Amino acid sequence: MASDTPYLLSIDHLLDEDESLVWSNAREFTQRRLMPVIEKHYEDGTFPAELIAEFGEMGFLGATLTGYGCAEMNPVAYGLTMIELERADSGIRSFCSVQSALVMWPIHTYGTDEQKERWLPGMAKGELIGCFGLTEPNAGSDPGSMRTHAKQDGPGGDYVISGQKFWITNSPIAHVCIVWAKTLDHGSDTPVIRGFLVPRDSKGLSTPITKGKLSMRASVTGEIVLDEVRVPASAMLPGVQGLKGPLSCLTQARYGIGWGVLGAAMDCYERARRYCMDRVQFDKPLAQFQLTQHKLVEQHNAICKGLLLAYHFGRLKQHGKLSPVQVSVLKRDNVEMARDVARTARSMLGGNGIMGEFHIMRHMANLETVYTYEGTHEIHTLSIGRALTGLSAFA
Ligand code: TGC
Ligand code: FAD
Repeated sequence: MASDTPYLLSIDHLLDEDESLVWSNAREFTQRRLMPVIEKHYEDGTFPAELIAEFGEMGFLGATLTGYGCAEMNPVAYGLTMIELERADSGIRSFCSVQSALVMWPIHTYGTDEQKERWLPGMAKGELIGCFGLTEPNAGSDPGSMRTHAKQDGPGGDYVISGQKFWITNSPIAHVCIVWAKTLDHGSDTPVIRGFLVPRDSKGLSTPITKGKLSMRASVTGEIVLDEVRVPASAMLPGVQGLKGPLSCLTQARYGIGWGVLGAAMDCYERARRYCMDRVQFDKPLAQFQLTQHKLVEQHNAICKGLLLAYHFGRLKQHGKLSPVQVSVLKRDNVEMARDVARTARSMLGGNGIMGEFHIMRHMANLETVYTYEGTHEIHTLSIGRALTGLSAFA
C-alpha cells in the first residue's frame, strides 16, 4: 500500500504488476495535480474542470470499458483508482463515477453502435461530459414512482419528454443527459421506464445549478428540466427497459463507491495519526495516550477490513460472480466505516479538525452525501434484509 503510514495489512502481493502500476500512477497524479488545488475549489464551491482532459489521459473515464479509447481496467485496478480519486475528494471520484459507470457504461451496454460512436470516444477523452437523471423532487429512494414521461409523436416516432430531475451530478456542465422516463411502448398500455440520450442543445432542456451545498462542494450539482423536449427515436437506449435499466447502472457506480470511500478514510486516518504523533499535550505526544491509540486502532482495523471486502468482491466481479446485493453490502458498510473514521479523525485534531487546511472536515462533510446518494444507507440495509429473509420491508 502506497503510504508512509503503517497498515498491518497488505494487499500488495495480491495485485498483479498492472494493478500495482495503475494504483501508484493514480496516487502520483492525484497528489500532484489535485491536492494543491482541491481545498480552494471546495471553499469556492467549484469543480476543477481544467483537469478533466487529464482524467481522460489517465484512463479514469470509462476505465473498465473495452474499445472507444477506454483503458479496459479490471475491476480491482478500477477500484484502486477510485481509492486515490476519493483520497483527494469525494466530488472528484463522483465526477469519474458518473461519467464512467452511470453514463458511459449504459451507452456501452444498452446503446446502439451509432450511439456508442457518437458519445464514447469523446467521453473517454473528457471532451464530452454526461450526467445521469434518475432522481426527481418526489422520487428519491423510490425511483419507480418517477413522473418524467416520454410520449411518442409523429411519423418518425420522435419522443417528447417532460419532467424534472433533481440532484443531478454534472448536469450544469453536461453535453448529454441520460434521462430515465416512463413511456408507453407501441401496443402496450402499461408504462415502462426507458433511458434517453438528451443532448445539451435540445430545445426545452435546461439544467439549473443547485446552490447552497455544504457537502460535495467541489462537485457540480443541478437539475434537469424538460419542457416538451423532442428527441428522435434513435435517442432511446434500446437494450434495456424497466427499473433494472437505471438500477443496473447504479450497481456499477456503487461498486466504485465501495472502493472510493476507503481513500477518504485512509486520508483521514493518516492525517490524524501524523497529527497525534506531533502534537504534544501534558508533555506527551497525543499518540502516546491510550485513548488516542484506541481510536487509531479502531480506524486502522476498520479500513483494513473494508479493503479486504472490496478486494474480495473485486475478484468476484472480475469472474462475473458479484451480485447486486453484494454490492449493497460493499457500499453500505464501507461508506458507514469511512463516515465513522472521518468523524473520529476530526475530533483527534481538536480545534484544528474543523479547519479546511487539515482536509478532514471536507471528507467528513462529503461522506454525508455519499451516505445518502446511490441508495441511502437505509435502502441498502433493506435490500440486504430482503436477501437474508426473502421478505421485503421497503413499503
Ligand atoms: P426491484 O423489484 O427490486 O427491481 C426492479 C427490477 O430491477 C432489477 N434490479 C436490478 N438489476 C440490476 N442491478 C440492480 N442493482 C438491481 N436491483 C434490482 C430487478 O431484478 C427487477 O428486474 P425485473 O426484470 O424482475 O423487473 O425494485 P424495487 O421497486 O423493489 O426497488 C428496489 C429499490 C428500493 C432497492 C430501488 O428502487 C433502489 O435502489 N432505490 C434507491 C434509488 C437510488 O439508489 N437512487 C440513486 C440515484 S443516482 C445517484 O444517486 C447518483 S450519485 C452520483 C455521484 O456519484 O455523484
Ligand atoms: P428520500 O428518499 O426522501 O429519503 C429520506 C430519508 O428517508 C432517508 O434517510 C431514507 O433512507 C429514508 N427512507 C426512504 N424510504 C425509506 C424506507 N422505505 N424505509 C426506511 N427509510 C426510508 N440522483 C441522480 O439521479 N443522479 C445523480 O447524479 C445524483 N447525484 C446526487 C448528488 C448529490 C450531491 C446528492 C445529495 C444526491 C444526488 N442524487 C442523484 C440523488 C440521490 O440519489 C438521492 O438523494 C437519494 O437516492 C435519496 O433520495 P432523497 O434525497 O429523495 O431522500
